[in-house]
Amino acid sequence: MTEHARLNPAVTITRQWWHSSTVYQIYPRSFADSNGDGIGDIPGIISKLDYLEKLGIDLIWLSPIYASPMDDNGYDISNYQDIAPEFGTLDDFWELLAKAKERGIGIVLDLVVNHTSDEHDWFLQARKGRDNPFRDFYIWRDPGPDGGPPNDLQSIFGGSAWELDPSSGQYYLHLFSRRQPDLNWENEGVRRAVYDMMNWWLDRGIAGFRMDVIDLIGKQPDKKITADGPHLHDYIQEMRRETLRHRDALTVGETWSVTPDSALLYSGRERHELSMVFQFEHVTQRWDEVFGKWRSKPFDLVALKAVFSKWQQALAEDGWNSLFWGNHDLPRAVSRYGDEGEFRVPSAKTLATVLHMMRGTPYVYQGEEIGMTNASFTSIEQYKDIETLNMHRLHLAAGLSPQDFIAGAHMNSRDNARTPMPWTDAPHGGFTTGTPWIEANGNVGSINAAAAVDDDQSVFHHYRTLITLRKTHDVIVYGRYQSYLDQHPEVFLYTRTLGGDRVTVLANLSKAPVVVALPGEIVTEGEALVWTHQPISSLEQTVSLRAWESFCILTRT
Ligand code: TEU
Ligand code: CA
Repeated sequence: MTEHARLNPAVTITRQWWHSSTVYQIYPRSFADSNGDGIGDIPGIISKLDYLEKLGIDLIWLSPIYASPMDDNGYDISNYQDIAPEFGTLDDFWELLAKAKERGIGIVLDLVVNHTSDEHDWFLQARKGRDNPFRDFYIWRDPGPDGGPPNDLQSIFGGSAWELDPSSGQYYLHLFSRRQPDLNWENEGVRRAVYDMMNWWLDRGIAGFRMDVIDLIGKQPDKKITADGPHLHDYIQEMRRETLRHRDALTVGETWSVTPDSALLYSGRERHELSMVFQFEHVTQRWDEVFGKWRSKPFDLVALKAVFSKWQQALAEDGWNSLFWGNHDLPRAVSRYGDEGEFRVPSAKTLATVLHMMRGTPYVYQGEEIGMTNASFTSIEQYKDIETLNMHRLHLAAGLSPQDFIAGAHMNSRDNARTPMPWTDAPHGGFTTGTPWIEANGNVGSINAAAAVDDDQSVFHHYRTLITLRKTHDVIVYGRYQSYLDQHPEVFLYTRTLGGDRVTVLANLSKAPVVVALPGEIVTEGEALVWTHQPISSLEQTVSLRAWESFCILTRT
């Protein structure tokens, strides 16, 4: 376990099992429905384990499956130690855990402890009155001087972050929906209860936690501090001491606020609070300064490469990156960064290659491995996501036209990632025999898992290759990252070097064919590792790349 991988004489990093792992994220509601009620469930996931084993992934990150009124599709938890009936039972979960383990797949659970549901027993108690022992589990304040909310803190889902509780006359804080009251991490009882719950799951054999908005738990709402509060890292360190320290688990924090410096606080070897964090700079760089994701900026490869290179360099000697294009909150990778039309397949493969060849642990969001596209909804009635529906109401009231809102939603609504996983070309992609809770994509006839598995040239088989290469080539896991042609608007070129091994990654991220003049040190001859169009094993000074063509060459000296 603690063998050292030698990167270069100056740097050693302790080898961890999750360095060479690939994580697959499942959004249970949209993955596979076993009983025809239109909602994905745990038995559905169990029925797809063979598919996941074939893909070669090591871990499943399961978005919340806990008891929940589903105001935010399970990110509003009413009981951390039970399963939502629409998803199954605890016994179903133990079966999933065991059957995944038989295939060498670990289960990472979603830890949502910034807030609970308003139906959690703690909140039901807290709401009973100011002197209830659970009152202080949440964040209550008297009205502001004008009798309104204590201050103008805004909810991430729109509107005030404060909700009046009429019976006590106080407001409680909710950084997300009003049905997601924020827990008060300053209260020791909250922290103890969370650690006990974490240990309960860890003792039962889960592989780790993905930690929802963990950078918000140290909030100080009176000072309007939400992310990166003064005690944030104290809490995470305490959590580690109380739960994770003596275990070999994978932990990944969702941290929209993280910077390269704070990434080292979380994942650096000195404190090792978490295995790694998700940074979102490649996502938010496309958002408008004022209208956020509802008005997005055009694709800019030079800027995108700069973000990736910055993070690769920043965590080159300490810390660890997580690598992802999408998740259940984000648009589909091909639609966002690639080409959903003529070049869907090569663009999906090329996006996968440039991401998976970097240093870090890759995350594949369900359906990405078959090149799923954004939802093609044209009316607000088709959208189900609470954030989209809230923002629709608020933006229209502020004067945005319905067409403009739908255009923004088509690009960036969270529902783009939540349409049912298409398994076959049957109605609704074979996701359900009933009516799905959200409409399936119109293209399930051609984009579905069965077709992808059958076609050895598919995006699926490309992902399979990438996942395997990471397990067989240490240079992909630990090699030093060096980028070239940083100002080139279409081409992404980088190398990874470890000892005498060098991987060269060359990609055209555009639909225009390009002719590239390569830097002298890139001219090489070696072994073709993975490619979109044809195997390439050597590079001359000048290279022609077709639309969305990419390949990797391994050189050994
Ligand atoms: O997301 C945090 C979060 O801030 C997102 O809502 C994000 O701002 C937005 O979706 C960007 O598109 C996490 C979960 O991933 C999300 O699903 C939950 O709704 C949220 O926390 C609350 O638990
Ligand atoms: Ca079901």
